Amino acid sequence: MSIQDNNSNLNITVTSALPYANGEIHIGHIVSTYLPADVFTRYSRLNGFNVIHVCATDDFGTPNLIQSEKEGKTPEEYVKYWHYRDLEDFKKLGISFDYFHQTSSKENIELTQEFFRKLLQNNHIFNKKIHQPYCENDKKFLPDRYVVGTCPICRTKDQYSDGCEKCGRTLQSGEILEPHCSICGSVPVMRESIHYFFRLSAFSEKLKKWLQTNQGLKPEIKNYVLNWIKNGLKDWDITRDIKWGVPIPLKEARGKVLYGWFDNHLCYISSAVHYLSGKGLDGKSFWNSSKIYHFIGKDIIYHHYLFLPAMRMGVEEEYKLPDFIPVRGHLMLQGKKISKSRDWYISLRDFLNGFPADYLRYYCLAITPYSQDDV
Ligand code: B3M
Ligand code: ZN
Repeated sequence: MSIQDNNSNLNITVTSALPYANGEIHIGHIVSTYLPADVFTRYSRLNGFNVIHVCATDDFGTPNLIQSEKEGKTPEEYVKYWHYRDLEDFKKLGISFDYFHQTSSKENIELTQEFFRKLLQNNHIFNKKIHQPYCENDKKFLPDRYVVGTCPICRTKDQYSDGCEKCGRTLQSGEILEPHCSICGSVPVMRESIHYFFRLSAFSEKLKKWLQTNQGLKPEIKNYVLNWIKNGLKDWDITRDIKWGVPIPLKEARGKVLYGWFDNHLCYISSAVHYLSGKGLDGKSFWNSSKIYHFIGKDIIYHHYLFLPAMRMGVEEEYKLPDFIPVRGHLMLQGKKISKSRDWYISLRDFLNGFPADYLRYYCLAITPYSQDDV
């Protein structure tokens, strides 16, 4: 069905979590996110809803920068390659995106800077001087994946400094134990830098209320997230001392960029609005009149159930919050979680070179439960 009526109660916006533009799509991604989103989109279309399904590559962030450096490419050319490559693979599997954009697009950079300005104006962002790991050997600050170490919460070794894959907690800079530079292995020193923080903690009550009253969110995940709130939310450092990212739109912050998790989920909005305005429609009113579904894998619950809604609340819900955030578990391969960063996966392309797409679609659907359990 073609999308015409902006204010119809038949409007649905579907988004799939954005793949990092730094490697192949694998069958774990398909099971946790893209296939459930695609099936839902097709089902809704068949039932007469006006559905748009948008996605994009997640271009910024340290994982991509680290890879582009390893391959001696500029980050721009590096992410472009993966953008087209991912899109080709998704098409071969029959994933029916209406639009597949990039977080480094002009539209997303503009929307992100607009959010930053509004949040700052509404006093939801503050700055302070902090100490950041710095590698004296590589002569640079080491945000996120540039540092590996031991999780301070569950003591799992070999975790990135921005989050633990084992216990699912996101970590602040400086919290990881036994830190090492991921480029050269040396122990970083701490250096001063001014960083901007989003007052996530100030949204605790609002988020609690939203979680408790939103009927579309799954009870077991709600409980999990409510527990995180009970234990206390920390304000988020949204600054990175690197060049690859959305520039912080302030003179005094020249040379600093926004954290990838500040801009990536805004690309759901900027892509949808951009796509619809290309069709001569008012994207914002479509977004706000639609039922919104964000399909994600379970690694990114924290970001989508807390950070994302809080940022939209912080701009007076100018863009509507999600109605549903479907979450699926990991696909296991010989008992181990499939993972790109751990180099343990079967790529979508390899699979499709050997077998028809429908074999994979059928099998994955048949084994995927209606829950977050791993399969
Ligand atoms: N690029 C992928 C991940 O952490 C991350 C998702 C962004 S969704 C806004 O699994
Ligand atoms: Zn942990």
